[in-house]
Amino acid sequence: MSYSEAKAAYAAYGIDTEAALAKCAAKPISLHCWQGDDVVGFDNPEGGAGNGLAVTGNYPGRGRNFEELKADFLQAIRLIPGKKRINLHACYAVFTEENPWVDRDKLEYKHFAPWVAFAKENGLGIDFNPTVFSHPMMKDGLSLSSPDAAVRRFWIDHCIASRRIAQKIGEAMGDKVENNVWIPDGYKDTPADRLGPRQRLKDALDEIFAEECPNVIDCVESKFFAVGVESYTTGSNEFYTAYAASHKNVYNLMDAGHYHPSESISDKISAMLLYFEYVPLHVTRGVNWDSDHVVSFDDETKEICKEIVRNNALDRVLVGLDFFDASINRVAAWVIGARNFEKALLFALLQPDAELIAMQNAGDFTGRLMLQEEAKTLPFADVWAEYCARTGVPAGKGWYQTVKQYEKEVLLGR
Ligand code: RNT
Ligand code: ZN
Repeated sequence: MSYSEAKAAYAAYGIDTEAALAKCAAKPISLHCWQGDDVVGFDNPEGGAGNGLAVTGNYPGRGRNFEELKADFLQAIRLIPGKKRINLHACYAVFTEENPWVDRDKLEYKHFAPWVAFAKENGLGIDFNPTVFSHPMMKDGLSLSSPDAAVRRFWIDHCIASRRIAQKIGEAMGDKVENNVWIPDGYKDTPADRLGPRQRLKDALDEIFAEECPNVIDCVESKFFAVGVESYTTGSNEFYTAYAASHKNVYNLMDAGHYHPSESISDKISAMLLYFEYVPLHVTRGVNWDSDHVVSFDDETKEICKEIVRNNALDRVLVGLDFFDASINRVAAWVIGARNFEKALLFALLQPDAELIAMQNAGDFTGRLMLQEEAKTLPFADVWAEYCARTGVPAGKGWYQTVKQYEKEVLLGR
């Protein structure tokens, strides 16, 4: 089917494909730099995830430094439609002869100025994260909630430094920058004290957020459990939702892989929208105990996008992707996951929402189910192909040839 035939098929359902294409292209998504190097970063090449973060696989060609990671990222985004931001972690500080290595509590804007130049050259926005894992100052797997005051001090200083960097990035870009605090703190086995760590985390956050940073959107990322911290996570969903509700300009970032396996963040977005200006997300795919598989064009990703679209919240739901898989080509993983999010967003923009809502409010649940199901087989693929064509990326599987070529010429030589 051609695009004009697909356009007519959607029009018969009262859906304007032109409006959908325009909205999809205008919505920025934040692409995580850490997919390209298995969350290792530049500040400790021996490092790597750890502390409640598991990256498995040994596919060749990991980006080992600033130049390689930039090249891989650029290769990926040439194959991803839509507007993009790059999501940085503090461990991706760029150290040079002029700006040699410093520990994380001493990081400054100058260590990220090269990323700002990169973003500007390539028309990208930037988001930021303190890196509170894979570091000798993690003690017993704890950081901001540690009973050791020196440990807390180090990580509070790191989070303050990160926030200042995010502020300066925002000033340099003339933009708002999300600064997302995720900490792995928790316990493997039944705690004797659940309140103490949360009290210490609360006090630490108050210190971290004390300074005015008008260009920063402060986020705290909640989590339920991880391998190694099965029994207790200090920064739980209740803790951070309540923290955000009681602190101006702090938002609970919901990661799709951070809840009970039968819980879904698509159901939480509307509740959060009623109380918060921004609803930051990490879109990812949880599989049993892993929270970070490559995003798929699956029901939950579509449902997340439907909630963003039908609640008219494209400007308020801040979308970041968060997955890492070292068992497949890392550039391809970026492309597959990001294209799948874009597909889900476009799909959501092509639903007969007005009619479905009217049916629900009229109590016509049979009609609602009928229409939800019929809308699934409208000619989506043709509108997707048109979206790719208009945004200058390949529509079908042809992009994979480009990645395989890049693998042969660049990645396998590393
Ligand atoms: C971990 C969190 C967190 C990290 C990144 C690297 O479970 O999802 O967002 O994935 O900070
Ligand atoms: Zn996350």
